[in-house]
Amino acid sequence: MRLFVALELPWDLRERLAALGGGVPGARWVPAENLHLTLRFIGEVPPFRAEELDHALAALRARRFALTLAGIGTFAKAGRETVLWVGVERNERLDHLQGKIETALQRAGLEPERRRFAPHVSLARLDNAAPDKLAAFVQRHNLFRTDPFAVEHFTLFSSRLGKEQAAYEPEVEYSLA
Ligand code: 2AM
Repeated sequence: MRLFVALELPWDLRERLAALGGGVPGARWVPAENLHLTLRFIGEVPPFRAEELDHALAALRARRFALTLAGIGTFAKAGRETVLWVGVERNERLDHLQGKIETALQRAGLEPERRRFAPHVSLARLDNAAPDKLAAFVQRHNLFRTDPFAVEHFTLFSSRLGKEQAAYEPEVEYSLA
């Protein structure tokens, strides 16, 4: 199974994010049903392993908190923009939760994640997006900001890669205290 841990977003917020899409040729917009905030990408694991990771996550204790999405940006690889995202207002509780998840998964046997946690919600994958259109999009939505919303659980997702879009399935929800 291909797995990752993420925060689900309220549906109205996902619709609002999805509605931002458009006007950037070369951008593949993430549909509302797929929008999420990744806390830890796990990747392909055998079922017995998935069960161990699930147990580790279920034993984790963390507090619920409020989260605000704010700002727009891009990730680039080798000088090419690959992802267009909405950012997250700095949030110690989120960092704390992510750290606990990382620790729990490592104790359960995963290799440490070497990349620094850069919380974001991916809006679009970019394939040679027109630079001027992309810059205009970022400029236009630079002040994007949501009201704070409650984060009351995190979720273990499975992902099936599709031709157009991956299909994400929530497998287990873990409540926050
Ligand atoms: P994203 O959060 O920037 O969109 C499921 O594939 C989720 O895990 C995606 O949201 C994806 O990126 C994130 N992810 C993190 N590292 C990944 C990797 N090495 N391969 C695929 N997805 C990864």
